[in-house]
Amino acid sequence: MSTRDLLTDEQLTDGLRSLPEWHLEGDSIRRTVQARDFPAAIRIVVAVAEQAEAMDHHPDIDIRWRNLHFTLSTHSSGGVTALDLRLAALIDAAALAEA
Ligand code: HBI
Repeated sequence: MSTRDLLTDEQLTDGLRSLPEWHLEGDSIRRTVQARDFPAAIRIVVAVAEQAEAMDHHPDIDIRWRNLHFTLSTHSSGGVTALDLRLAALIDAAALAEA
């Protein structure tokens, strides 16, 4: 199984159990992070950017003041893969580090 293989519905449901902040929307998973302030939000974005670049897998990020809206999907696969679940966990950790 490649990390770029689309997850089955069961694999996705199982994976989201450990990612309670995330929800499925169409062919993506999404969550919002509310940071303490705008600088903290940007620090989270920077931390995520470093990790995303390291794994060559990148989120869509909508930055609105201290609210960060993350959308993850594997564009080359047309849906959610294990890479997205892995990046989601990294985003959760980056958010917690600024909590
Ligand atoms: N990020 N979310 C996401 N999906 C991709 O398919 C993807 C990516 N980052 C880089 C990437 N693919 C590389 O394969 C580039 O070669 C396109």
